[in-house]
Amino acid sequence: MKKIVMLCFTFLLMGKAMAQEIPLVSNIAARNNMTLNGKWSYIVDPLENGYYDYRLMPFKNNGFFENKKWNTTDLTEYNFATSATMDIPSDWNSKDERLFFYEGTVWFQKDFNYKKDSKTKGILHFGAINYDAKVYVNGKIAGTHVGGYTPFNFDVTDLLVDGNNFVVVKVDNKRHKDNVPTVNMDWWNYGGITRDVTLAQVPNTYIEDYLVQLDKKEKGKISGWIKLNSETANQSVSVSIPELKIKKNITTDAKGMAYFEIKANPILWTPEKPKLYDVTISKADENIVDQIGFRTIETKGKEILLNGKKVFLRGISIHEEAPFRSGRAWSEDDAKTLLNWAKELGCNYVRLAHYPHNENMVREAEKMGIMIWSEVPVYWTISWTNPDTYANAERQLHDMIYRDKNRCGIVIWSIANETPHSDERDVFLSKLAKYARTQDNSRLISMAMEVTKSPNNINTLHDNMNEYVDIVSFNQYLGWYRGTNESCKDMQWVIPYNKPVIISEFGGEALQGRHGDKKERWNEEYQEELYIQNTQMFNRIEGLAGVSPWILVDFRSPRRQLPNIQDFFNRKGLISDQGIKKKAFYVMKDWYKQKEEEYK
Ligand code: GCB
Repeated sequence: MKKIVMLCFTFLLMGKAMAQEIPLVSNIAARNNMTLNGKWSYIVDPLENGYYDYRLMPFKNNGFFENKKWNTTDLTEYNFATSATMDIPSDWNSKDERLFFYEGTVWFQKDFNYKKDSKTKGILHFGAINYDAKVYVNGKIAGTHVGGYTPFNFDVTDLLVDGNNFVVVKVDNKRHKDNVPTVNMDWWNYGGITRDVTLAQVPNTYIEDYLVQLDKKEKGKISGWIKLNSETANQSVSVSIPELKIKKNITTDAKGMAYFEIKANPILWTPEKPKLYDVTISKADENIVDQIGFRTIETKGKEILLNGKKVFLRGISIHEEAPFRSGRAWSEDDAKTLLNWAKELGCNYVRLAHYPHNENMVREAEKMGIMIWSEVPVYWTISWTNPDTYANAERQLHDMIYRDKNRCGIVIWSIANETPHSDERDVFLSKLAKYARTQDNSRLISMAMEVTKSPNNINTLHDNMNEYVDIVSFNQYLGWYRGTNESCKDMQWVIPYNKPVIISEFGGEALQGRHGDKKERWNEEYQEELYIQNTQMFNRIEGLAGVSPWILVDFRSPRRQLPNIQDFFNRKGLISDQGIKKKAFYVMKDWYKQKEEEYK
């Protein structure tokens, strides 16, 4: 009897429409797809009324995810069809003034048309949702995801119907101590569907992922692999790079993997000449085109070598804050504006803080010849001993590397920012660093550390994590949080590790347009002086291989409350939130000009 019940149950499950989270479909933009960007209806739900019943039990049905058609016969107390709409991608804080400080649940709904085809699968892909997402298609759960800055996708083939469909997403951006990031941070917790939404239609057996890069061991070779979504052997796939006259046909093994090695001498990618090649990855029924560059990045003693040549990383830190309008940046235009400012400053490098930025930023930077530091939001004091917090951080690190492994512009993965020293933190971060190395061997690892306070004007860096990183980076705020601008003059630096050094942050606040004595904080002149004194001091730091001042543009932060000056903006930008350059911008620009000359 028991057996029969089990069998019936399994049968029922099989017959039921199911969806699931699947490994990321690489380069989703290059697939056969339709965008689900645009107007979505939304309902603000502070009590999570659409998810829990009055006994606080999750609804099995009757939740907002069902998207019931409202009428006057049945009792339905919500209606997407008559609710307000919001442009997606976006953050709700900057789109609806009632939601400026809101942290909680908002439901989003969109209708779309779909043509079913038994030879294809439907993959619903989100560039990012901050923070906790529950996704439903035609009233059924497609999957859930946590983490605000990385992509995820679901195979929704079985949930889709021919013709009219709808998708509902419950987004919750409440902060929690055990999350990554944790409750405390210095940026705005923008909620919403903040990056592109795409519905791709791919062959049932499709190319899930690929890697194309310079061979690590042998010069004059490009190597890599192509991976199918299923363990299907003997499938023909190919990689071609027409400009290099390369076309290589290969066959998948029993794991659905096909490896290749090709003799080639591509022009190497450099900031001065950011050469990218059109690369096509194909299967009989699929063609995926990507633009890929080739370079090497390594360290030797205290030097960073790009393609074997010593480089100085002339950087700037950037938050994913939209230029001119505030809110989350996401578009190609946002990326171009921010990166053009970085270029104008003389940068060949950007630190994308404090979480993986949208793909437009990475791709545009690469096209413009800007090297990238990409980072996970392991920020300040997170829950070091909670295994779920570790798993969350590792997952975000995995997804960051997975999405961008073919982006030669990224030269550094950063695993943390300003984390307080403790044994538990060392266990957590060393494990994370080792994990990063299992995922990628073609980039450098770093993290933003802190200098240890010390007497007699000697700043010393002591961090047990030094042995796990390739570059020792640290944030220092001489002239702002510690010491005066004057104190830069006789400050000495001891960095007792034979590794390149990056100053991952320094800076101070100034309200653009506020002028006065250089000794008075918040004036542009004070910030200008801070930059003059700091850059002069940097010339005395042994092994300095790069800097990324904090920060390119003023950004919103609830920590920054001073009326008439901060008004919820961190004002350490070299450029105001309205796009106006402050005096310190030009100090940095001049210093970078000198550095460029020195390293020619
Ligand atoms: C830091 C943090 C950064 C803050 C900055 C500041 O050290 O890494 O997230 O925004 O200082 O302005 O205080």
